[in-house]
Amino acid sequence: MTEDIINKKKRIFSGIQPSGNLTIGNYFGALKNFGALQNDYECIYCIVDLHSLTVRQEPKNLRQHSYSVLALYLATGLDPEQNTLFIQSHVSAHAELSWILNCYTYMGELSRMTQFKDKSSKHADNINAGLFDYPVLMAADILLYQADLVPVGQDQKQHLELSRDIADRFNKIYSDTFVIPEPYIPKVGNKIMSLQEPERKMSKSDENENNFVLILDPYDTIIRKFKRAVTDSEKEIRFDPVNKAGISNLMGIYSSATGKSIADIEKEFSGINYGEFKIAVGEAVANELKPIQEKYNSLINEKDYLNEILKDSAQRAEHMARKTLSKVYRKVGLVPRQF
Ligand code: AQP
Repeated sequence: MTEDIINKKKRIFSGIQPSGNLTIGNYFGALKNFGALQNDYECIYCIVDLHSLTVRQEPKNLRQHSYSVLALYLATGLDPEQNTLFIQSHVSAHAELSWILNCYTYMGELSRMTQFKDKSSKHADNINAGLFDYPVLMAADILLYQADLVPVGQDQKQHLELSRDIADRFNKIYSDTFVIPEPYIPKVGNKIMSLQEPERKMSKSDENENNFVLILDPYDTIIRKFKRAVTDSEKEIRFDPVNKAGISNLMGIYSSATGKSIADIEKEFSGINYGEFKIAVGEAVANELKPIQEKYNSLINEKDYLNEILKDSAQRAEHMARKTLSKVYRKVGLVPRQF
């Protein structure tokens, strides 16, 4: 074995939809992890704009949010030389592999997806085929790059399991083609809940802006949103997600921001009232986000710089993706292009 093979880093793929401004759910569940992994893995982080089209987007906002996600990737510390940071629609192999994988995915599997059920009840006037097919495009994203690991929040675990099933099915029919990806779910922060409805996940496309905290919310807004967070009629700061969903969610957020364990947080806030605790959580989050916001503000208008990163990264991604796609086309029996 050459030294090259022995030292080969495992590959990571993950993505974020530019379907709105990113929340602290996206941050603690995904982004914060991305930066932590960049030294130990070969990382490919995508801005999955095609996924966003499954829900109606204002074209101008979609473009702006795509740049915004890139600037946040950079502001949270991702090095554009070391990581591949690109926009999904710039590499057409995603859509192409997605078509092939559609033919290896069953309707029954897709209809069991909880995100499809949630989103179709939320967007009853627009239950489009893309919404149903979302997990197959996600499988194509991951499998194209032969990713070993996929860092995601808990909400994407079911989709990732489906990606594994599709890859395994394809491999069994045609011989080994895809690496079977493993989920990489953070121990804390993997499911940040809504501040007003703590039994629901915090989402960037929520209509009530008091339900979420944005990564780019000003300091005072962050504190105000936490002060308004729903709690319960007791007085004790105790972790019990079933009976004390609001307080437990705040404890999880505080733990994600400070690195303290839940047991230590229970001790630290023993005898302290809810009002004071909410302010402490708000301050911990706002202080963590402050340097990210400053970096973001210095980058977001540097369009030439951002476009240069998008171009370089898409070229790198295209190269990796084409290799897998050609292999797949050959295996299923498509005649290779002669030009
Ligand atoms: N509330 C959350 N807690 C922890 N992790 C979360 N993620 C999303 N919400 C939470 C993780 O963030 C990554 C990017 O998610 P996405 O934008 O691709 O799609 P999503 O999961 O559908 O996120 P949203 O915010 O709920 O978007 P909308 O409202 O557009 O559907 C993923 O790794 C996800 O797990």
